[in-house]
Amino acid sequence: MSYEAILVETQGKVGLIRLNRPKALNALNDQLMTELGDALKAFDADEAIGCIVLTGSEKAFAAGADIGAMANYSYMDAFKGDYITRNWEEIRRIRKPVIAAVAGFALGGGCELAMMCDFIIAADNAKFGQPEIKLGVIPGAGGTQRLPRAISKSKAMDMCLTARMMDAVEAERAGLVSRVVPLDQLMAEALTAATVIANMSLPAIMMIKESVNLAYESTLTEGVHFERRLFHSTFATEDQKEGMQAFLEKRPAVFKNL
Ligand code: CO8
Repeated sequence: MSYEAILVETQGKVGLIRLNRPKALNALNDQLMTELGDALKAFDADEAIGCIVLTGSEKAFAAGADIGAMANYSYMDAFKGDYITRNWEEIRRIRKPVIAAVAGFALGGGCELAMMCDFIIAADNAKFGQPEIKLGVIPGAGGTQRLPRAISKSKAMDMCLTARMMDAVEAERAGLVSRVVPLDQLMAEALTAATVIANMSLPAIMMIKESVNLAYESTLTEGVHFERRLFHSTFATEDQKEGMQAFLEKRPAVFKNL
């Protein structure tokens, strides 16, 4: 498949997607979001791929939804046509892990897109923000919902109401990102983490993703019950036999994703 607004490649078992609208700091327009959804679905369906990395440029992961594209929308364009939002949900349907490797600006929809990924590795120049209020609008792809869950109500209110940016150090301290690394090591770090994951058992990978995500949607009792049932089901996999046998034989496990 050929794309214009993204670059797609594979590195071993890792699918790498790079947002590629450099002149607009990777502003997220309809074409880019459609291509991103298609690329994510293609990697999800590809049995050779175990993990996906989503990144931007050194200057910007993404500076938000494309302001020029939506500036003249009417309410009916936004609501009835659903032009802005219709292709933003694809990433949530992806069953393999998606790591966001964020350098530079991750603002507005860019910050929301990073938060839709399973975890964020940030370069030391990363800047996160929800500046929509400066445009007279509010976050529209989960900013007011995922940010408080990720970093507390107080910090989320602060960021959404003042539009201030949070740097990588503060983002790690607040729990928004899992690791911060020097800019020149960002891709190596993200690809290494993705390769570690991709060499695990794919059924276990997918179950963990589903179970951790359920923590946001369920009570503790329901979530623990769901986790227990998935845990039991791993004993039906060949990979459980291989993983435990390999430990007992003091050798690395070789998973078949079965
Ligand atoms: N949309 C369109 N173009 C953009 C955007 C954007 N979000 N951000 C930057 N650009 C363009 C600029 O217009 C400029 O283009 P040109 O060279 O043709 O003038 C180019 O990128 C470079 O930008 P700057 O010259 O401004 O670069 P600076 O380094 O001076 O500043 C900033 C970088 C601080 C990132 C600045 O560009 C900025 O503030 N950008 C806007 C950030 C913003 O407000 N983002 C939120 C957008 S609204 C949103 O995301 C709502 C999401 C709703 C999702 C709903 C779907 C579910």
